[in-house]
Amino acid sequence: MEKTFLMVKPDGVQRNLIGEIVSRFEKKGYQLVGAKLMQIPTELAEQHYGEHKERPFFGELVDFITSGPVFAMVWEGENVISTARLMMGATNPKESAPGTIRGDFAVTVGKNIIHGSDSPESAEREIGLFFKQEELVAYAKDANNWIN
Ligand code: RTP
Ligand code: MG
Repeated sequence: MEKTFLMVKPDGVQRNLIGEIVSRFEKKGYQLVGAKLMQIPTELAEQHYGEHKERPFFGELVDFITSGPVFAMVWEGENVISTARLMMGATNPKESAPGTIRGDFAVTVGKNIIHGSDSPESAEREIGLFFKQEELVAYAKDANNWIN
């Protein structure tokens, strides 16, 4: 089953949005298979956002994502990578639709509440950066029979 890496960023943790965000993915029908509250070391932040290292905002991005605890998660389900991105909304909250997480809770691009993997390759890479294999839990939920 497809898995993705999602993370409530430091602004989302500070604004007490962990529960709201977890709830949206649970209610959608996805299954949480790993989670932890953690402070990201600088080196991990630089690896995670490595694709942006030449961009002018890279320093700010690393400073922000390491500025306080994040809630790192792995979610599982059909098409979870692309559907989670839809549920998050556009990167810039100026353009994210109401009803999406960023559309409902964020104002500015630098503080946009949530991260989500943007492709199967990113998901595999990011899950591997943040979680050890033994931190992910495989388990059956009867409720899934009513979704898939
Ligand atoms: P993320 O990786 O955090 O899930 O966000 P994303 O895929 O929607 O957007 P991405 O292009 O990967 O950008 C990563 C993060 O960098 C910040 N950003 N700032 N100042 C700017 O113009 C700018 N552009 C991007 C955002 O916080 C974005 O989430
Ligand atoms: Mg991205």
